[in-house]
Amino acid sequence: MANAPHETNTVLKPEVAKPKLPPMFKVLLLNDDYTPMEFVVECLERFFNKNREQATQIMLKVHTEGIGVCGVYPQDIAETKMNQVLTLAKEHQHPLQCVIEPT
Ligand code: TYC
Repeated sequence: MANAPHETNTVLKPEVAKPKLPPMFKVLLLNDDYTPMEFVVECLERFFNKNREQATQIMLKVHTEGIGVCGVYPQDIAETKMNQVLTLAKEHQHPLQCVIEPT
């Protein structure tokens, strides 16, 4: 289409592919004294696609060190996973806490 009278012609730079990676967020589980170990392992299997061995290792790390990483995802996926954990924990009346943090 022709430029309107007030517009100047612009030479566009050739497009250069610049694949932009989205900002990533860690999903973290926090330890508490009440949530059953088995429940935490099941959350890790269900929401973070861990096998039983991986899930048990992460759960034990959180149990002994107080905090641990479940996975790293783009923000919307990290938020969804955090909310899935918090919703299931609430349904079962466990005080399990889950947070996200930028990498
Ligand atoms: N500390 C809990 C217990 O002894 C187990 C637990 C592990 C709880 C990880 C929360 O994120 C957690 N039953």
